[in-house]
Amino acid sequence: MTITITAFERSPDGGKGLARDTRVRWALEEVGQPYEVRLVSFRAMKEPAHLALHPFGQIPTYEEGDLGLFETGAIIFHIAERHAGLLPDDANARARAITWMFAAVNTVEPPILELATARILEGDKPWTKERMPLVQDRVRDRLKQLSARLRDADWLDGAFSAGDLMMVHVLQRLKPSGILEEFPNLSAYVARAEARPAYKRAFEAQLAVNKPPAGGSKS
Ligand SMILES: N[C@@H](CCC(=O)N[C@@H](CS)C(=O)NCC(=O)O)C(=O)O
Repeated sequence: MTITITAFERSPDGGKGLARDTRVRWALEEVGQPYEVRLVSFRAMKEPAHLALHPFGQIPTYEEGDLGLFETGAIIFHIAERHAGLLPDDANARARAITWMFAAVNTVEPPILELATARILEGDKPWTKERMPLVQDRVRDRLKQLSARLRDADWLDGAFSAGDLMMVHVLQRLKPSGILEEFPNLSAYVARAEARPAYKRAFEAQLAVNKPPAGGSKS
């Protein structure tokens, strides 16, 4: 059955791979499933046809036959449940990998998004300068804990899993802040994941949508 996901017609990051369709592309590449992409504009995302698929008017969505999903955690869990390669067979190891998926989106991502919001959307507010160190320290607190747990392991719990995929994509948003580099084992963890052939294919696919036309520059 054909899998179709949605992605930005023009990603605000210009193809750095931070838009969340990259997570889904990556998961599909890891399990070797082909997929199609329907590109949507910001306007189309808020129109009834897309809202029927995604109640919050966002990307990505996932369609497969008569199944329509939104939320990358749920989409990647669905992919990992149905195809080998992203969750271990052992029941306890599988439960722990799923725990890391939740930890990525529910515990580590919120302070990182808060930092991105403070930097990008609230950068011009008079109170941002005073607030920024607090927001940065909340990120550092989480990374300190994550770094302590990872130590010198390659992945969070044994073999690479959907938990690592989600965690790495969440951490990548920190790159412009410089905070990730304060934790060498986490920087190495992200680099290790980015070296995976499946990640590279996913990254290139989203870049192909967003790269400037030949001979011209992107505004
Ligand atoms: N929790 C959602 C977040 C989805 C999300 O924030 N999508 C962004 C792109 S990465 C989006 O569509 N932003 C446009 C908007 O919210 O209008 C998920 O993990 O799927």
